[in-house]
Amino acid sequence: MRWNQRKEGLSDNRPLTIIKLGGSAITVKGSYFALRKDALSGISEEIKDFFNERRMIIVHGGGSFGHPVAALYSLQKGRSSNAPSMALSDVEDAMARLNRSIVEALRAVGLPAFPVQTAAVSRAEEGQLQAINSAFFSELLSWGLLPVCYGSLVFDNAMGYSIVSGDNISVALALQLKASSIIFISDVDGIYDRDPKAYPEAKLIRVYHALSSSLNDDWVAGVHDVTGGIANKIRSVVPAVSAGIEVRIVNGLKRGQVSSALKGEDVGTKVVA
Ligand code: ATP
Ligand code: IP8
Repeated sequence: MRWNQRKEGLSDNRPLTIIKLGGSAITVKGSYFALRKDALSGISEEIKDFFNERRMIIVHGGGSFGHPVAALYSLQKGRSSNAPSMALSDVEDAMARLNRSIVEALRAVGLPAFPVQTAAVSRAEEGQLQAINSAFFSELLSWGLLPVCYGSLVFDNAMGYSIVSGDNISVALALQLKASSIIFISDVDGIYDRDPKAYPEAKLIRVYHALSSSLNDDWVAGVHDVTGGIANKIRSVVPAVSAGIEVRIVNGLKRGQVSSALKGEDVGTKVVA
C-alpha cells in the first residue's frame, strides 16, 4: 500500500485555514485536566458558520491535559528522561481524552470532526517535527471532513521520542497543504509587549514583525508548559509568514474574535514577516 492515496472524493478549491486551538483557551492551564466547556462550545459554533466557505484543519494544544503529564516525566527530553513506558501511554491518553472532548464539541454543532492521532502520522528529529503525512489530511479534507489532531509525543530519530507542539504541527500542515491562513486561538487578545497576565498595563501589538522583532526572555512559558509557550509560537510561525500565509492570534474567550478572524477582519495580532 502506498501513502499517496486516492482519486475519488470531492475536488475542492476552497481556501484552507488551520485553526490552532490553544490549550490556554480550551483548558485552564496551571490546573489539571480542566476543560473550558463553554469556550469550546462557543468556538465550535463560530467555526461552524464558516465551514461551507473554507476547508479547515483543527490542531489543538496540550493545556492542562498534555503539559502536566509531559512535565512530570520530562518527556520533552526523550529517552534521556528514563521515563517508564507507562508515562508515554499516559501523555497520549491525556491528549486523546482532550481530543475526544474537542471532537464531541465540534460534532455537537454538526461539524464532521475526524480525530487524527498525531504520533501515528508524524516523525521528529532532535525535538523538531521532521515529517507529517499531509496526504492523509488531504484525503480527509477531500471527503468533507474536519481533521482534528494535536500537539503530541512523537517518535524521534535522534531522541527516541520528543514532544512536538501543536504550533509546529499547524505550521507544517499549513506549508505542505498550501493553507491561506493560520488562526491561533489563546486566552489573551494577541501578542503583547509583555505578559498581560503578569502586567495589566501590557500593550497589545496589533502587527507583529516576526523577522525583525527580538523575542523577549520575559515571555516565559506558563507552569507545566513543556513546549516553550508564546515564544515557541512566535518562532514557529516564521516559515509560515515568510511563505505569505496569513497568521493571526486571537482570544478564544471573547465571543466573536474567531469569527472576525475567519472573516479576515483586523482582530487580535497579525503576524507578518
Ligand atoms: P498550549 O501550548 O497549551 O496549546 P496556547 O497555545 O494556548 O497553549 P501558550 O503557549 O500558553 O498558549 O501561550 C499563551 C500564554 O502566553 C497566554 O496565556 C499569556 O499569559 C502568555 N504570555 C506570556 N507572554 C506573553 C506576551 N508577550 N503576549 C501574549 N501572551 C503572553
Ligand atoms: O500545547 C504540546 O502541544 P502544545 C502537547 O501545542 C503536549 O505546545 C503533549 C504537551
